[in-house]
Amino acid sequence: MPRALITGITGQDGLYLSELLLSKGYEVYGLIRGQNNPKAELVAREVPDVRVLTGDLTDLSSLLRALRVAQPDEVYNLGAVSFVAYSWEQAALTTEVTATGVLNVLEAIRLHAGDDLSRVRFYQASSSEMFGKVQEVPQRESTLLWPRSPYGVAKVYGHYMTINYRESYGLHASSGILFNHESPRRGPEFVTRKVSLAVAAIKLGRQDKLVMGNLDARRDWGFAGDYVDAMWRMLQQPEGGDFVVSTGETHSIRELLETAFDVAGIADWEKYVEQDPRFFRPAEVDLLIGDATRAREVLGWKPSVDFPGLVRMMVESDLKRLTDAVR
Ligand code: NDP
Ligand code: GDR
Repeated sequence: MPRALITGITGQDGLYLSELLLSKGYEVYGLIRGQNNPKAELVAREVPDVRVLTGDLTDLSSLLRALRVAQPDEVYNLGAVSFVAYSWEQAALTTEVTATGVLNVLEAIRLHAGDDLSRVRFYQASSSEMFGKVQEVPQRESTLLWPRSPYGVAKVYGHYMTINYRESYGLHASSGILFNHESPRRGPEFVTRKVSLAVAAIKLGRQDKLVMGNLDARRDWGFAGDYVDAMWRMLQQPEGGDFVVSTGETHSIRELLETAFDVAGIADWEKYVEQDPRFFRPAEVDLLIGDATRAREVLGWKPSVDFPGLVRMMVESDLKRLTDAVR
């Protein structure tokens, strides 16, 4: 039975990835940080077969201990301070977790595996935010990186450190350059979920307004369930590599709003939406659109959910959630 260790198990991707690996017969270990982390309950409820270990990306010895217990064949590093807007407010913490945390996992693997690094395969959750002020359209693996936030800068560090361990030690290490991926499990601070929750609440008469930031930014949005499958596929290759994972379509926040309100049967979305400088960022990533040719050709990966399907899935899920909550 293959064994996997996942950091960031309480997050959106951690939950989907653990479901995928459990369905493939893996023994799955998940790292949870903090004393009495309230999200441990979520993991126990949604993926009860995951074996939970405590540890923190900023604490090397806790990672070593987790590796010794889990004895994983595959390590997926999904843990991060992942909210871009927040990364300006806590840039040092973002660096410690999202950048140095990657080095800590890589070092822990090296120390744990000793002379036989081929025992462990490593996945790093890199991001399209590394492209930032884009230097090429669409963005691919070879596009010059130009991060625009402390988060983006931290991800660039993790990305190159992953490549460095592959080149220095021959570690089977892969970096998935994933574009935005969403789901009903997306945190409410991210734009798609903020919109799906608000649209559901407006539809049910429990909210009047939705206050937003920049409506002109464009993103390449896919479904998280599809994207964790790409992560797994990377670690099944004979060698590690870097892969862009994206849908190849881009939509503005304005289109997101229009589509979400439309799913709920509400016309004139503009009537409900206001903008506030509070939600604008010091530097914006204006346009993201990925070219996933390599993932398609080498991994045999392709997305199964399109943009309207994704927005519908999220709005309908939040309508049901809010309706059930008052029953
Ligand atoms: P989430 O924000 O949903 O989850 C982040 C996870 O990181 C949580 O489990 C969180 O734990 C954990 N974490 C935070 N700080 C630490 C720490 N100090 N030590 C250990 N774990 C920690 O992110 P997603 O699931 O959406 O994303 C997964 C990964 O993929 C992240 O690295 C993200 O940056 C990256 N990514 C995401 C994309 C997306 O569109 N979703 C696109 C590209 C990359 P806790 O619950 O305790 O806070
Ligand atoms: P992003 O996702 O920064 O792309 O990072 P987010 O959903 O936060 O923002 C997307 C775009 O929407 C604009 N926007 C708003 N965003 C939020 N959160 N709230 C608002 O009210 C709002 N109004 C407009 C933003 O300015 C931005 O342009 C996500 C994270 O999951 C990262 O961890 C991951 O690496 C990248 O996706 C790929």
